Amino acid sequence: RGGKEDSRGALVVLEGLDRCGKTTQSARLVANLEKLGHSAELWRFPDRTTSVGQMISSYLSNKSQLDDHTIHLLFSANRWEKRSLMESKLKSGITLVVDRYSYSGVAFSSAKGLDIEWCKAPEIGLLAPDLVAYLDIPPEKAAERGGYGGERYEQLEFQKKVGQNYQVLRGPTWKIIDACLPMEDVEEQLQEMVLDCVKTCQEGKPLSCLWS
Ligand code: 2DT
Repeated sequence: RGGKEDSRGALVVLEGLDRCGKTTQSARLVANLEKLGHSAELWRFPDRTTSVGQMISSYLSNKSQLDDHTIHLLFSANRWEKRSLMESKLKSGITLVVDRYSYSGVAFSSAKGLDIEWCKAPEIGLLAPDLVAYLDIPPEKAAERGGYGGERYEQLEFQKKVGQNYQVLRGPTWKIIDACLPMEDVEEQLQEMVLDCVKTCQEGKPLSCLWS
């Protein structure tokens, strides 16, 4: 138990409101892990490169309209289509740093008024992250950061609801980072917690599934 044969990469998810710095921090984290000799890849959801991802992308840029349930299931399908690749990468020892995951899926769709349990259901059986790093920022502060772009959901009132839903989803694998700190401090805190997690997974922590 815990032998070398069970060694694997860590599944690390970054979550937070729009403009909290997730994308910058995930890229820096992957670069830092690689510098320290770990193999790591940067992933993000939605993955807009697949055909499901293209439907999502068109919806987000307001080029198409979809029923709230339908788009929710597409976001979920977009994760399911990557599940087996995700598992094989982790088992081959690669740490995956994922910019948004099922928590975004539930927090955003339930902010539209969909039932939270309904939103969680299609995520059951996806791989559970070993660590969810939540970059915590008040929605007002996030809105000040260079403003939002033109995509759906990038509005203050909506982001406030999303923030409340994220709170409901918090669990034992979550670590909260104050995203208002200087970028370097966020980077350092994140790296420290991820290195810890990478070590535990190297030692053979078993993979588990949502919603555990
Ligand atoms: P980016 O701006 O990070 O590309 O996200 N979203 C994301 C959902 O509504 N459901 C999901 O499952 C995921 C992963 C969050 C695009 C937007 O899509 C939202 C912001």
